[in-house]
Amino acid sequence: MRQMIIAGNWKMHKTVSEAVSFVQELKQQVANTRVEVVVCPPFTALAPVAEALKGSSIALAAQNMHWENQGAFTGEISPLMLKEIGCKYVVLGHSERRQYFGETDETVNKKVKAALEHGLVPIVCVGETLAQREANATEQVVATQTRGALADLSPEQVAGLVIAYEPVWAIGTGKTASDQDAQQVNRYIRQVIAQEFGQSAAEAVRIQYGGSVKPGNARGLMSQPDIDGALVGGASLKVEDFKGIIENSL
Ligand code: G2H
Repeated sequence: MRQMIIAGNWKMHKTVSEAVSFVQELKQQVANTRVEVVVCPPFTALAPVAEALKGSSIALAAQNMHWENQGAFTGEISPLMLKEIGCKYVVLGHSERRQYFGETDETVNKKVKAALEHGLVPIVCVGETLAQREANATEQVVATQTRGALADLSPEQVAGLVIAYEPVWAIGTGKTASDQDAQQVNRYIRQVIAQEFGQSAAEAVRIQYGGSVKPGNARGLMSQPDIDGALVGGASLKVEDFKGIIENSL
């Protein structure tokens, strides 16, 4: 039985003081949930949020990282640094990173391997653009991204990670994939994992949906058999909305 995982990807939102007061309220509001709740603040807020989350079951994630431990990589953050401050997860290969910062399946794969080496759990993002969907290339795109990101991993490593299917055309646009469309792609990704890494890895790996998830559409999406949670952007920025999604996902 896969535990539902709802992660709030704040993107480039919230100062340190905003982030800390948000999680202080959130941890009280979701204290008894059976859902695994994750917040992904910007780098500057990670350490103060980790401190504010002490004693809570809410987990911490970074939104990106470099694959090297250290070095002359101005502006980058390493897995060692994230591990030290208490991150459990790291979001890798988000479509905004691919689109605006040149990330490729190859660099995502390097990051996935580095995260696993340091005991960080990757949340690996895949998803097609509108043009690719209209060209009926969705399955090919998500299969290539999934195989690329997970190249050289063992079935045990794949079993423990999280994949987020995020159709690019649904991100921040208010357009959500229908429950059936999202389920179909999530099931397809699980089939790809089964082909590459075997049935037990495919049954264990958690596959989220992301793209304009809100309290109002969470129940339908989260009740699909191959959707094991959500990666939430805009609606994770207000405690009430995020809590609503968490509550509606069971
Ligand atoms: C997709 C999602 C969070 P939003 O990027 O990763 O954002 O919910 O705002 O579409």
